Amino acid sequence: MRVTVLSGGIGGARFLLGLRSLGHDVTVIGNTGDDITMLGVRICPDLDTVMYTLGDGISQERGWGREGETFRVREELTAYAEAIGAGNGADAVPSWFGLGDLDLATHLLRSEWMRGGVPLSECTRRLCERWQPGVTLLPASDSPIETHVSLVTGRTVHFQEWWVRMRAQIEATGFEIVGAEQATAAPGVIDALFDADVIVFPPSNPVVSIGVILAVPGIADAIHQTEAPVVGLSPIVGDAPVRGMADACLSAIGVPTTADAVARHYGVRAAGGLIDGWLVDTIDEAVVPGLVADGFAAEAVPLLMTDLESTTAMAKASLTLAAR
Ligand code: FO1
Repeated sequence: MRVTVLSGGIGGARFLLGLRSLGHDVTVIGNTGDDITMLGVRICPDLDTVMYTLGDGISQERGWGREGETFRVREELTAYAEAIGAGNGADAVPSWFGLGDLDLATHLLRSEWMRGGVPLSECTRRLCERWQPGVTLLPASDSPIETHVSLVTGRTVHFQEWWVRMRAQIEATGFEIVGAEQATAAPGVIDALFDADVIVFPPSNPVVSIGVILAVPGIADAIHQTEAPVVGLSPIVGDAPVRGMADACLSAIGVPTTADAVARHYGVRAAGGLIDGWLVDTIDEAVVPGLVADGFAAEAVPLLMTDLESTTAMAKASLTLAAR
């Protein structure tokens, strides 16, 4: 079967390991709103996390960046920043961001190609030649998109600064997806939505990962119109995010941090929403009848992505739900 998955970083990548093991033809539409330019290189965290995870190069400890990573360049940059002192050039060094030495090769090569006019989708295809992820990885758009976060302090910062430097501890009042209106879906993205046998929303962040992909003109419409069933897996288990800080994002847009609130946020397709089916963890099975009453196909299955066996079972459950 042809399965198209909208994915963010770590959570989506883990789910994809399970889905890939089922042997279907998988196309991943990757979030690019986390992307940031630093020190002249374009960093694409969610695309790289999917590529490294499925290419078996990911740091198991961190879930992002490379296994066996060193940070010698970062340490050198920090030494310069400390010697120079803040204000006159030192703030060019984002010492709060873990720029790894091995990871830098990916950013240098991608940035060199992009400077020569190579679109992000082609850069991603080339990089995947090495990592062989076993899926087709497409950026949601070749146009630059960045998620910026409005804070209660009145400041607006790049998502990476909020997520990494602030650990999302400063309350966000909203998200602006800079560049989304002007963006067009990358080559192959719309086709991957119309040609799919099943479309899956994995347990990625509904706001800053899946929400950003949906903000690219044409993608939400294609999901509304496609004949493929659309099923999602809750990123919230027992009123808390499985990982990451989805709760900080959901509260910023006024969505409760519950398994069924996220489903309703996406909306049931029969009523103009985006999904037909929704999987919640067994701990949240009490919300299933309410979702069914609202027109969702819904089931409670284990959703903790502890290992390949559990993510494979989740992938199977999502395809079974889609078949219903
Ligand atoms: N996440 C962190 O929590 N700390 C970091 O220093 C960090 C560096 C980093 C470098 C490259 C990359 O591709 C991802 C990186 N991430 C880091 C993860 C990233 O910030 C987020 O996980 C994603 O953007 C959210 O899905």
